[in-house]
Formats: sequence, structure tokens, C-alpha cells
Amino acid sequence: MKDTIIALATPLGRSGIGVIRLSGEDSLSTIRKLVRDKNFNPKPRFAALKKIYDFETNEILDEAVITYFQSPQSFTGEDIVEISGHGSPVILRQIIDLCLKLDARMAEAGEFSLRALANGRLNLSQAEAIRDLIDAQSAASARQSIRQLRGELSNELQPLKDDLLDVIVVLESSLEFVEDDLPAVQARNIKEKLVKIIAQLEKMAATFQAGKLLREGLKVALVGRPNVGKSSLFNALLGHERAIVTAIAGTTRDQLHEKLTIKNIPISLIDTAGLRETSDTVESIGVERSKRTMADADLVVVLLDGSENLTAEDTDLFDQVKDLNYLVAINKSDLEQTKIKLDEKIKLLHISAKTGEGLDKLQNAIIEPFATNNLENTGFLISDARHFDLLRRSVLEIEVSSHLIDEQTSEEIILIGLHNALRFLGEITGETTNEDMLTRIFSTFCIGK
Ligand SMILES: Nc1nc2c(ncn2[C@@H]2O[C@H](COP(=O)(O)OP(=O)(O)OP(=O)(O)O)[C@@H](O)[C@H]2O)c(=O)[nH]1
Ligand SMILES: [Mg+2]
Repeated sequence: MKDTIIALATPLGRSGIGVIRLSGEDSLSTIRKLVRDKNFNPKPRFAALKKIYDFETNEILDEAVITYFQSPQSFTGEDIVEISGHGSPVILRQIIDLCLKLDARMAEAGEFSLRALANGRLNLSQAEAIRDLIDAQSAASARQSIRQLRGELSNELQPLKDDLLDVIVVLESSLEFVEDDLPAVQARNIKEKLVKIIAQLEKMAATFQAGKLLREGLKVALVGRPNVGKSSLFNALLGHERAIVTAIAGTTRDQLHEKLTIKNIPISLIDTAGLRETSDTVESIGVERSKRTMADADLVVVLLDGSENLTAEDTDLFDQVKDLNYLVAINKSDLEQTKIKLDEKIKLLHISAKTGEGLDKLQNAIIEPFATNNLENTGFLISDARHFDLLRRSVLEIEVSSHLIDEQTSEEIILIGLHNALRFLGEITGETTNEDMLTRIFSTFCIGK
């Protein structure tokens, strides 16, 4: 990784400024050519205003602020030069092209972070935290990423890895010096330690449900027969007139997706086409889509019209959602109600999309089954499926080893599981992650980070 990489660090589009970032040995020599000043020696971490030239035509392309971060005191640990030019995609593209003609090459997704990892500036879970921070959909989720970036996950794991290593050392040495089996006292000791480690790892893994929710949020689909008020409810929850609402049954055909948050939980809300038998081609495609969306949602909100009696379409719908996670909202509570009777076990809410009555209760009901109490007070949450999987796999390995101790199996065999467990834990922070895996992980990063 000696070559110098370049990428746009800000989104491509018109903006006040756009930042191009170079990292690698040739960063300085590259910028010297662009500013046509062989002796340009920017003071690290100070801004320098410079003209950027096209070295082929000597034309001035832009005036930019250059910031130099000297190795090893930089994000990647290498020499970094940041060019903050005017945020014109045309200019920025020209500057990048010039650098590519010199010694730089285009960075791959996440390559800056990968270099930071390789140079010991970050561990893997911290690099992932940066990615997640950039992708965060809510303030709460961003806060969790910051905690991970500051090393909370690695700090929580370290003592457990140390304990596990202690056990491994004891077993390894008894392998060398003791001819007989492990003495009973020692076996009991080791076992106790392992049980403690398992409990702690399980406690961490148990936060995944909440962590995942905070990060990915919930997919919530509004379904019901035509005209019950799905689009009206959709708009009311969003707080603006996003969907078309009319008194004509079959108004919504294509589905609409919008994002909102309820108590810090990101929600992807979907308005669907009203479910009914129809000969209209467009509408029937919409109805098919509604059914698929329903199956795919974390929660289905079945909407009924409280001012009308239940219809065959409503009862059909109950049949379709019976194995799904759903709740029922009876809409139009502002109109005279027809007293709809449903199974007592079904969770029911009375709302009015028109007046807003009951909407706060509906919002609570949407997140209630998912909201592990006080999501955030629980402390640091595991939010990455990769971390969760590795925690679980190490627990399984330790459990097997601990079981083998009871059966007085030889130390060699017991050790296999413990070594595996330690390796899995190391993969979370990256010490034992192989190159293929790293490539896979960093490909989920954005370019320029
Ligand atoms: N009085 C009253 N009318 C409502 C309420 N919610 C919706 N409506 C009316 O019911 C009609 C249908 O509303 P929509 O939101 O378009 O219903 P929909 O379920 O999206 O219908 P489709 O898109 O055709 O499936 C409109 O005339 C709305 O103004 C409510 O809470 N109270
Ligand atoms: Mg609609």
C-alpha cells in the first residue's frame, strides 16, 4: 500500500466547497505540481490558500485551501493532503483527473479507512463505526456509532479476551508439564472462568436486538381495503401531504415509501394500494405489490373504516396477516361508528387520520413490541450483525470446551474451541480478520472514507 490514492471526500454535486483527499507518499509532490510551486512546504494542519493550475495548459482552475497532515499524524497514518476547492463537480473532476495523471490513483471504497487500520490508527470495529456513523439514520444511532468509534466495544472485549487467554495459557502449560489429567481443582477453576466469560459475551450479544433496531429501524406497512384512509394516515404520520388522498376507492396504486422516526427509532413507512379484487390492470399490480410488501414488513398496520361495517375484503385481510406481526387501527373515529366486533385477542386502536386523534397511541403501539425498554440507557449496543455473529460463535465454542472439561476430555481437544473463540473475538476488532473478509467489509464503505 505504498501508492498514493485520491478521492472526493464530499458528495458529488454543487456545493460551497468540495474536498478532495490524497493519501500516500506522493501527496505532497502531487500538490506541489498542482500549485506550481516546487518549494511549497505547507505547515501541517494549517490552511494555505493556493491557486490550482492545470499543469498542461498553465490555466488557473480554482483557488483552493490546502491542508496538509503529516505522517503519522493523519487519519490514514500516511501523508494526507486535502484540497478544499469550490464545490463544482466540473472543477473537482478536473483537479482529480490532473492528480491521476501524476502519481495518484483512484481510491477504492473504504480504502482510506483500510489504510488507517493497516497503520494502526484504528481497529476494525472503529473503522466500521465511522461507516455506520455516516450511514446513521437517527441521532441515537449516530451516538452509538460514536461510542463504538471511541473504542467502547474493543474496551469491553479486551478483558474477556485476556481472561480467555489466561485459561488457554493454563491449559497449554498443563499440556506440557502434567502427565495426568487436569487436577479437579484446576478444572473447576477453569470451568468457573469460562462460565463467567460466556455470561458476559451473552450479555453483549443480547443488546443486538435493540442495536439493530436503532440502526436499521422498522419497516411498517399500512394496509387495508380501498378508502379506509391509509394514505391519509400516511400523510398524518409524516406531517405533510405526501400521498394523494381522494374519496375515490383505488386512489393509491403504486406504493410510497417515506422515512420518519418515532422515539429515535427510524421507521420506513409504506403506503400501499387498497386491497380488493379488481379488473383494472394497473390497480391489480398495485394490489399484488401490497401483498408482497405486507409479507416483508416488520409490522403491518391493518386499517379499518370505523364508520362502515366490516366487508369481505377486511376479513380476507385478517386471514392474510394472521401469521404476520400486525396491529389493527380503526380509522375515522371522528365519524359515527358502527361498532366493529373483532376477536378479543386482537390489539385495537381507534384513530382519526383527519383530526389526529389517537395517533400518538398508534405511534407508541408501532414501536412498543420492538422497544427494548429505554433502548439507550442500556449502554453500548451491538448493532452490527457481523459482531453479533462472532460473539455467538465464540460463545458456542466456549460452551463446547466447557462441556468437554466436564467430560474430562484431554486438554488438546478442549483447547481447540477456546482458540477458535479467541480468534472470533479477535475478528471483531480485526486482529485476526483475514484479507478476504477485510475486503468484503471495506467494500461496504463509501468512496473517499
Ligand atoms: N372523516 C374522516 N375521513 C377520512 C379519515 N381518513 C380518511 N378519510 C377520507 O377517506 C377517503 C379515503 O382516504 P384515503 O386516505 O385516500 O384512503 P386510502 O385507504 O388511501 O384509499 P386507497 O388509496 O384508494 O386504497 C378520503 O375522502 C379521506 O378524506 C378520517 O379519519 N376521518
Ligand atoms: Mg391511498
